[in-house]
Amino acid sequence: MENHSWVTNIEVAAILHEVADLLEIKGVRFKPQAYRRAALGIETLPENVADVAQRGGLDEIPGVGKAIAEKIREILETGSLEYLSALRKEVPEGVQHLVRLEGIGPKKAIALSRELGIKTVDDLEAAAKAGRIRDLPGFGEKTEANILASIRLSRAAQERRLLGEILPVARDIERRLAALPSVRKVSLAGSIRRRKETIGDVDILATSTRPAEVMEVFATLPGVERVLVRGPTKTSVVLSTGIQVDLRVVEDGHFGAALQYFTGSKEHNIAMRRLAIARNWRLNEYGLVDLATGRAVAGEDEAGIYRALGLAWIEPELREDRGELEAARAGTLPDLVGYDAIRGDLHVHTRWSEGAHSIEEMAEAARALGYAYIAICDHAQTLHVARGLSPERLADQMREIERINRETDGEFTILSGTECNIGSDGRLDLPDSLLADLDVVVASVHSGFKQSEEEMTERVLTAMQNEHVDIIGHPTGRILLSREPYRIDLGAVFEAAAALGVLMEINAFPARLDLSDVNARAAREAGVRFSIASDAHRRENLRYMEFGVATARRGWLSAGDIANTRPLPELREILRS
Ligand code: DGT
Ligand code: CA
Ligand code: CA
Ligand code: ZN
Repeated sequence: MENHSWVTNIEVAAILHEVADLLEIKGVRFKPQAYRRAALGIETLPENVADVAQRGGLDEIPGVGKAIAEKIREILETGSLEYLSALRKEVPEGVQHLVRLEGIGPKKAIALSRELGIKTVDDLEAAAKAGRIRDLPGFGEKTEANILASIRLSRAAQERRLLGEILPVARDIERRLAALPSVRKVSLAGSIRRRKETIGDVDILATSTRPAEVMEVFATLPGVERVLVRGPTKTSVVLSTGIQVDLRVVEDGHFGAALQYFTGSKEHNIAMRRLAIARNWRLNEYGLVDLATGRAVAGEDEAGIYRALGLAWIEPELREDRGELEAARAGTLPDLVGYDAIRGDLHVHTRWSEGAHSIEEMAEAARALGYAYIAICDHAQTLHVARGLSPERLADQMREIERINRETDGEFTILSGTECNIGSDGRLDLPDSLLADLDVVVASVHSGFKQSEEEMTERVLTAMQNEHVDIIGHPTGRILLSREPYRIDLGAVFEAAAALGVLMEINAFPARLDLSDVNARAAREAGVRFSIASDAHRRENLRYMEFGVATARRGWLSAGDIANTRPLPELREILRS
C-alpha cells in the first residue's frame, strides 16, 4: 500500500467539504450534512487522521460512519477521491466558483446559474453591476451589494503582492504586537518569512499570557478594514489595501513547532514530515512526537525540531524542498550572504537622468547605510524617456564625481558608471573610449523584447564580449505580476559570463528581483559572480537592497559570490579582471 499519510487533517476535511458542496448543489438530501459532520470530526481531531486509520479507528471519529471511513482511507492511500472527481464532472463548473464566494450558498449559486446563465465570477459581477440580480426570487438589492463586496474581497485575497510592498506593513504589525506586555514571542511566518518574491497573505505567530487581548488589538489595528475570522487561536483580517493577515496565537510549548509548520513551504513541510514518519514520529503544528512512547521529542523551539530529525537548522529562505533537507543532513548548507554583508551599491540613478536626487544626496544616503562605495549608473543617450546622458554630459558627470570625491575624506568613494543600453544588434550606446574611463559599466536590455530567443541571446552575448562591460543589468527583463521575462538562453549567457568574468546583476527593485532566486542559483552553479544592486531612482530606494539579498539567499548564494560584499580595492580587482 502506498503511503500518503502526510495528507493532513485539513486536506482530508477540505475534500469532504467539497463533496458536501457538490452534493448540495445537486440537491441531494442528508448526505451533504453527513460529509460535513465527518469533516468537522476530522478538523477537530486531536491527532493525525492517518495515524487513526493505521490502527483501524476511523469509524470511531465523531461523525464518521462506515461509508465515509472507506472514502477517507482512499484519500489517505491515493491523495485523492474518485467519488469527488465524478461529482466535479456532474456539476457545472461555474456553480462551484460561485459557492466559494462568501454569502453565496449552493441554493443561490444554482438560482444564479439557472435563471441568469451565470458561469463565472466575472459574469456574476457584470450581472450585479447591471442590477439584474436584485429581482431574482430570494435575492434583493442588499444581496446584490453584498455579492459585489464579496467579489472584491475574494479578488484581493487571490491577488499576490510584491514582497517589497508587504514586508514593511508586516513588520509594522509585528512591532505593534511585540509591544504588548502580554506578548512573549512574535514572528512572521509563511512566505513572508521565507522572503518569497510575491506574497499571498501575511502569516504571523505569537505566544501570549492573554491571547484574547492580543486578538482584540490585532482585529482593531489601524488599517484593518474587515475581520474575516475571529477566534481564540486564529484571527484573520483584511487591510484596506486588500492584504489578508492571519494571526495565530499558540502556547509557548508549541511555538517552535507552529513556527516551523506555518513558515512552510508546504513542500518543505511534506519532506520534513516524511523524515518524521520514517522514525515512527509524528510532526505537526503542535510538535514532534514519538509514536511508540507518546513522548514529545521537540516543539518549543524551531531549531530543536530540525536537530531532532538529524538536520542543521535551515534558513527560512531555503525552505522550498529544493535540496535543503539533504544539505542540512550532510552538513553542506551554504553559508548564506548576510543582510548586513553589502558594502556598496553598484547601480543607482540620479537627477542627471531619470532619478530624483543629486549625486551628493545619493552618496550621503548610501554612506548613512554604512556603505563604503556607490556607483552612479545613469542611463546613456538612447534612452530618451529616461533623459539618458550624451557622451559629453557623461564626461561632465565624471568630472563632477571626481570633484566630490576629492572634497570628501576618502572613507567613502563614488564610482562613475553607466547603465548603457544593449541595442538590438548587441551594440552599446556609448563609445568604447568613454566606457574605458568608467569604473562600472552596467549593460541592460530596455527594448525589443519580442526578439527570438536566438536573437536575444546573441544580442546579450555580443554585449558581454565588449571588454568594458562589467555587469549585465536585470538580465531577463521581467516585471513581477506584469511582464514575463524575455526569451533568452540563460544557460549560454551564464556560461559566457563565467568565462568572461562578467557579473550578473540581481536587481533588487521590488518589481524586478531579476535574476530570480532560481536563476541566480543556476548561474552560481555555472560559476558566475554577482552584483546585487538597488537600481535606486531616489535615495529611499537604496533600502531595496534587502530584497535583492533575500533573492540571493533564496538562490543559495554566499558573500563570496557577490562582488559588492568586497572592500573597494578587491571590488576594483574584480571589475578590472
Ligand atoms: P502565500 O501566502 O501564498 O504567499 O504562501 P504561504 O507559504 O505563506 O502559504 P499559506 O499562507 O497558505 O500557509 C502558510 C504555511 O502554512 C505554508 O507555507 C505551510 C503551512 N500550510 C498551510 N496549509 C497547509 C496544508 O494544507 N498542508 C501543509 N502541509 N502545510 C500547510
Ligand atoms: Ca501566507
Ligand atoms: Ca495564511
Ligand atoms: Zn535598467
